[in-house]
Amino acid sequence: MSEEKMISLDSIDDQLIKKAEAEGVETMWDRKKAMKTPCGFGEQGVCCRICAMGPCRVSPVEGKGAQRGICGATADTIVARNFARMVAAGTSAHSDHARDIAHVMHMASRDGAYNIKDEKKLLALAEEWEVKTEGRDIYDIAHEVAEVALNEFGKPFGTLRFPKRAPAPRQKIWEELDIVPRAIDREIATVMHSTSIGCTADAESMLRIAMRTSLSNGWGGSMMGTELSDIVFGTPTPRMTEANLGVLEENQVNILLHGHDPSLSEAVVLAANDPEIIKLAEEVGAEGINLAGMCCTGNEVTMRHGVKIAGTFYQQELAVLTGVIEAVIVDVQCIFPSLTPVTSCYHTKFITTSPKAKVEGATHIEFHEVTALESAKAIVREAVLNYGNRKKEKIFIPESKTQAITGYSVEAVVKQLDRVVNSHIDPQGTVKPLADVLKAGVLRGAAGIVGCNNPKTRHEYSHIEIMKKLIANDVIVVTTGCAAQAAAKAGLLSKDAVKLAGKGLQAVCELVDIPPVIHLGSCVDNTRILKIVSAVADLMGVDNCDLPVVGVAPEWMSEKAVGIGLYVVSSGIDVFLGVTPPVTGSKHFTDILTNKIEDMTGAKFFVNTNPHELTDMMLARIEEKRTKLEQKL
Ligand code: XCC
Ligand code: SF4
Repeated sequence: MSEEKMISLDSIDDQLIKKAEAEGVETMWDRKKAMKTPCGFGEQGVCCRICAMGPCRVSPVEGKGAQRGICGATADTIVARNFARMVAAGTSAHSDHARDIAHVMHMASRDGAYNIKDEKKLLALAEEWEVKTEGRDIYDIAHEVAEVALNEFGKPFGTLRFPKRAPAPRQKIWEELDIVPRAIDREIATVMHSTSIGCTADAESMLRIAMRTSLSNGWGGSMMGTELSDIVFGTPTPRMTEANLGVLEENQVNILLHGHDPSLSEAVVLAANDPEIIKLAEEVGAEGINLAGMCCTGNEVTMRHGVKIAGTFYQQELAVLTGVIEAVIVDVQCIFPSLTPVTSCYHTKFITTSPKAKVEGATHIEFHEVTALESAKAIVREAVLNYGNRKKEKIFIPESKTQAITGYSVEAVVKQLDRVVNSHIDPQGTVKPLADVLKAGVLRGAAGIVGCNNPKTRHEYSHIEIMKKLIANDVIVVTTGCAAQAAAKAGLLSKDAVKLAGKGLQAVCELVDIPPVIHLGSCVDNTRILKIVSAVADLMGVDNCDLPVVGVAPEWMSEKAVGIGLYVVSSGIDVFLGVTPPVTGSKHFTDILTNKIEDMTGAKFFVNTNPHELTDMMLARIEEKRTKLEQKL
């Protein structure tokens, strides 16, 4: 098969898909084929099923076909409402995840499964939120901080706390646009209300509501997800790991951790190291227990424990096809319901654990945070006891695995940067060296490459092509989510990759001792990017939108990505998309997103499905911002 025809950049995928065909297992590619042509109305966002007078599909072409829904809604209204609902759904996912972490922090105790791992970070947050710390037990402080966090979801008055972390000019823009986010749940509810039949019918106003909701995600739920996870599970530090399906072990119990919520995966890490469970594994004839992560839960545990990375979102079915996974343990989000039929072709157990994400045909063992370790042990035990049931003739572990460094929190990045500054001058650590090399042009800019996989693109091809071209042009790349896992698999998270970088970036990487592509964590951890960018902007005395910084989602698919994209643009950072969002049915709304929104936020969306052209657009924009920045400084 010629390279371009391969469905993925990773050749092992094609091998496993062939295996699936031979064994009669249906995968996402079969279903994609069966789907034939996607619905044109849906693709352009002009289908509305908000009330029972419809569904109404209006024409995306002006003057041709139905121009209004039965209620009179235009394509502009319908597209804007659908877009806003995607933002609300994405915000709810990230934020509800954070709420669960806040509950876990609230139940943390000295002798329980969940402790306070980063006291310094807790104390800093307590101070930021004006929670008394003097003379108090660290756990009392944690409980109160967790309660303050939980109140951010539903407080009746005022606005959220974290937006105050943004550069002052950014906050002013939000105030002027009247989009400073209030309680997180309220913002989500407002979108649901405003998009219901007979409410907002003004595309720009709809967008502003969606922007405020997205900010309650980026500077609310998601940021809380990152901060509280660091406090309870530990702030990540750089560590070596390996990535791709070759990390699976023939002679060990393989457990695939898939989903998003670290409260489960952290407990599974503990359980897998429990002497009683290890003994059980020996009794069933296994040499040990091998944890491998997938999607964002994989990112969370690799950042904090170096747990190996099995792969990205689209590899969830392929992982099972290896025939050596005893259990796929999932919590919430990005879990294919097809794991039921796929696992049923092998000995693999598909174990759901959250009441928010039960799947028909899966084994549901509910995970209870209050009894986290016992609960996790019960789940892991199921996996271990399944070891003897492998079907030998179906085993195939691809050889491919790659070395990677993960675990760069903001704190870790600053610590690395500190190697190059005189620590007597700034014992707290600072992003000054980063600001300096950006200003001097040694680095032309920075890019955050994030997001999913999507069968509309060749898997991982866009991620990797874009990353390579950017680093070759002296643009440093930070990455999260499945993009980060693609980078790990392609070897870009290793110091070896420095040779692919331009001269400037090479010098920086060598001086600071970092790879050219830096793994910042899961998708809620995009807030780490917000933090670094804001810190650099603050230091230079400018706003985020003045910096040569871009956000990129080359292969996005989830509503979460839409929520992220909008908070990134609302925070003043351009967003480049490699998959077209369902908005093209409204010229007006498309024009707002790709043009007019810049007048409001200083940033906008760029869309191009060709990764090379998309990268050229980024590089041009970075240079444009550099020229303007020089005039400003
Ligand atoms: Fe899901 Fe977060 Fe997308 Fe990967 S990147 S497919 S959302 S796991 Ni977030
Ligand atoms: Fe049709 Fe309007 Fe009802 Fe939507 S809200 S389904 S456009 S009548």
